[in-house]
Amino acid sequence: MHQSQPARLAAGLGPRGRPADILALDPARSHRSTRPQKAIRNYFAAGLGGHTAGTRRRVFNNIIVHVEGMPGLHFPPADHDFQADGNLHWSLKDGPSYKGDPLGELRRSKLFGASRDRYAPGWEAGGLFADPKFVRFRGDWKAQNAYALRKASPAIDAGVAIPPDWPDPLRANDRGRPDIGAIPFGCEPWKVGR
Ligand SMILES: [Ca+2]
Repeated sequence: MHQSQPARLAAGLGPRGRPADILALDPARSHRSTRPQKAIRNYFAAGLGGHTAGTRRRVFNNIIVHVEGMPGLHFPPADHDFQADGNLHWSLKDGPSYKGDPLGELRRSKLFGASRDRYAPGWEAGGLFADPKFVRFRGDWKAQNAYALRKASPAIDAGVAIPPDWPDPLRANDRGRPDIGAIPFGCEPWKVGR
C-alpha cells in the first residue's frame, strides 16, 4: 500500500489512546482487518460476533491473532443476521502446540448446520486456523510489528469473495483470489504516527 491511497483504512485507539494494532474498514462489515489481541472470554473473533441482536453483521477475511488463549467459538444465535467466513484465526502462544482444528468443532456443531439457513456455506466454512506468517510479530505491546504477509502465508488467496460495493482501497492490489487480512501480499503497509 502506498501512502497516497485513500485513508479509508483506520488504525483504532486502544487503552490510554495508544494506537491499537487493529486495522479495519467498517465495524458493521468487518472485512479485511488484522486484529492481534488477547482472547476475550470465548467470543468468536475477539468479539466481532457480538452485539448482533437487531443488527446486520458481516465478518469476512479478517486475521484474528490472540496473543494467548485459543480462538473463541461463542457465536450469536443462528437466527441473527450474522455471517462470518474466510477469517484466519491463530494463537501466538497456544497455536503451535495445539493439535487439531478448533474450527472443526464449529463445523460439526448443530449451530453450524443452523447457520446455513441464512448463509449457505455455513459460518467459517472457509475459515482457517493457522499461523498467518506476518513479516514481523511479537506478542509484546512495545514491539514494532509488521502485518504484511510473508510469501508462505496461508492467508494469501484464502479469503472469500467480498461484495464489490464494499469499500476496499486495496482491492486492485490483491492479485487472484482475495487475501485474508488488512494488507494483501506484496503491499507495503502505510505509516501511522511518528
Ligand atoms: Ca490474492
